[in-house]
Amino acid sequence: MNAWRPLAAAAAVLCLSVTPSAAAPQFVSISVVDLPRAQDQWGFAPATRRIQPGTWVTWSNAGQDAHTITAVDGSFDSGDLYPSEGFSWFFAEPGTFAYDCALHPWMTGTIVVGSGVSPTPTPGADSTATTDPSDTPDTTDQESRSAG
Ligand SMILES: [Cu+2]
Repeated sequence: MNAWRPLAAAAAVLCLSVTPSAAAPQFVSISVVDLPRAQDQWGFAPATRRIQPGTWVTWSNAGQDAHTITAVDGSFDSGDLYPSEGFSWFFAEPGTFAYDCALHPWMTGTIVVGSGVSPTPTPGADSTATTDPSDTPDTTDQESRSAG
């Protein structure tokens, strides 16, 4: 009947291993894809990327044609980005930033900068919260003996 206890211990370790977001910048990458897709399927992967404020986003042209990373509001513009070239932009403030490729306007993407990503557990996401309150640290003896 104690079989669930190791699982609870493992879950506790997993919870502790979640690192709180620090002030250090984050880095994410997005690929620009074209061939061998049909031209109307060219685009950005992922097309929508949700990030935290204080994140560097790097677009890499993984295709075989030139593209641009051009903000719809004009806040950033990579200029022509040739195959294997990259472009990075730092997103400091929350907001939604739509962009496209000036050469192929059907290539569109969105960066969603939100503060919603935090160590705060999402309600319902942690199914181990129903831990028996009678749980006591009575495994110390077992652990010390298992070293043999
Ligand atoms: Cu393009």
